[in-house]
Amino acid sequence: MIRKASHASKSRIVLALDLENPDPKALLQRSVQILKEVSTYICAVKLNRQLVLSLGLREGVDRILKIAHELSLPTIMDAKINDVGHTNEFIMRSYIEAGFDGVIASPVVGWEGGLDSVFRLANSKGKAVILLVYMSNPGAETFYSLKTVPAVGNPRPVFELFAEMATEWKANGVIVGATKPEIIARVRELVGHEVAIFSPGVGAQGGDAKRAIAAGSDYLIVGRSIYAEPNPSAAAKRYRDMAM
Ligand code: O7M
Repeated sequence: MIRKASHASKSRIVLALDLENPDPKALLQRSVQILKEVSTYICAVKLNRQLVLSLGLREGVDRILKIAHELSLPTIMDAKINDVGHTNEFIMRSYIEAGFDGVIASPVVGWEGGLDSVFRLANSKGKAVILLVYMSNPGAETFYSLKTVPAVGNPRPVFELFAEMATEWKANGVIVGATKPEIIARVRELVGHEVAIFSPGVGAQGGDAKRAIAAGSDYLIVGRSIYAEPNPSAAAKRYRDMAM
């Protein structure tokens, strides 16, 4: 779905619509306004808990999803799902029912009694699951680069195991921070070309859009460097052109 939208818009930019405002009405209005302004320069929109917590799923976030779909933009819920099976299933079902096309989940919890219910539901409803493989913040290294000691073979960083899980579980995509081009290149080697790489962390977090794409990212997730700019549409166009 995102591949089709990306071809149509000739864009690899996923807008992270992470606005904050204590007034829910103003928040909804501004979110919709930005989405419409930048829609020609993006290929999807990712919502985080900023909007879900402030607006609620029903008669709130679902209105944004409806508008995104009218603009032919797929919608991703950045839920970073990471609980036991029955809770994950409820979370996943709620987001699907609200109208999301895909969710982001964390592989830390594993398959059995963890993400198995999320994938089962996604597959039965034609929805996407994107797995966190390496985060963009400086502290991410503490865990994602941690070496495991297998019974056979050499120690390996945790993120490599996550990349392999993504292939094994048939995830639609993985998240690898744009701040780590060398990790993007390694993950590309591990997942091949069936699994899309989404990279957040360009601009505000210091990642470089062109380097991330050159290293193998398919899509860049961009938030503040678009929506917090005086001219979000011009900023979105700039990122779209950089990531061509
Ligand atoms: O461009 P920014 O820095 O304003 O926002 C980046 C967005 O990407 C924001 O929505 C974060 O929650 C998200 N993100 C990261 O910044 N780093 C990560 O490692 C992972 C994500 C993400 O999208 O996780 C699924």
